Amino acid sequence: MSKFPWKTTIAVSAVLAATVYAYAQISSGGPMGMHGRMAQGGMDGSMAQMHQQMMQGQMPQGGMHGGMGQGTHGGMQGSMQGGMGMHGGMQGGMGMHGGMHGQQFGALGAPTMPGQDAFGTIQEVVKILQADPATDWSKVNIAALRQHLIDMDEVTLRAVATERMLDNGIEIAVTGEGRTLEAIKRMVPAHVSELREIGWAAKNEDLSNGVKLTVTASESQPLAKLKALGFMGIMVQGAHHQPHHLMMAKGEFAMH
Ligand SMILES: [Cu+2]
Repeated sequence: MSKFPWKTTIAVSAVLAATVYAYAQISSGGPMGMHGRMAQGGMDGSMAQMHQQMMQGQMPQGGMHGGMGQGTHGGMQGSMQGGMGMHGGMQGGMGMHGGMHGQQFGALGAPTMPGQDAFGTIQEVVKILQADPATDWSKVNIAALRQHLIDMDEVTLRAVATERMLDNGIEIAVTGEGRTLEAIKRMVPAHVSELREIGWAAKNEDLSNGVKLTVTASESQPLAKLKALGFMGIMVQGAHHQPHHLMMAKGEFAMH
């Protein structure tokens, strides 16, 4: 517990440093000038040092993730709306985690954002399939993946989640109509199975206009956490979507 305030301090300093730096650079050189400076290593002392430490893996994971991955990102985005140069800078910041540092500035001038998340997901999967000589094109089903991504969109953005706290858990009525209802009926029960597999006490019950999801509190999933997570926080548990998306596209996975 004693470590926590220290990490928070790092994260906050990173945001402040980034914000102050961003403003300073914008006012002096504009977004493009900023990139030039960042690329040439013109970061101010604290940023450069942080960068150095990150590259050498010396910073504590939790603290630096909070600082660079989220804190700084948020701070920079906030203060650098629309700054082309900054985008390059942030790509670098995120690339550091993945060890792709060498690509960060080389990619500048060639946009990487697909413009739409489902589009980007399908694009990535198609790329993987095309790169694999073992891909069985007679089974590939991109349309199925697209339908699932529409389900994800409906459940994430349009389903209505009415949460009710129980003495020992949380009960969530997930409801909607039309395409949203179809998505709820497919995704929520499938997710309950996934939750059970990772040890959660979850169950689902059919409603006429949706699905009732109930999660019982446990030692690892205490009541306060379930309350804080709510519907979406519970829906994102586990990392099954990414591999499942590829399987769906390969025609190897029953739709969930
Ligand atoms: Cu998915």
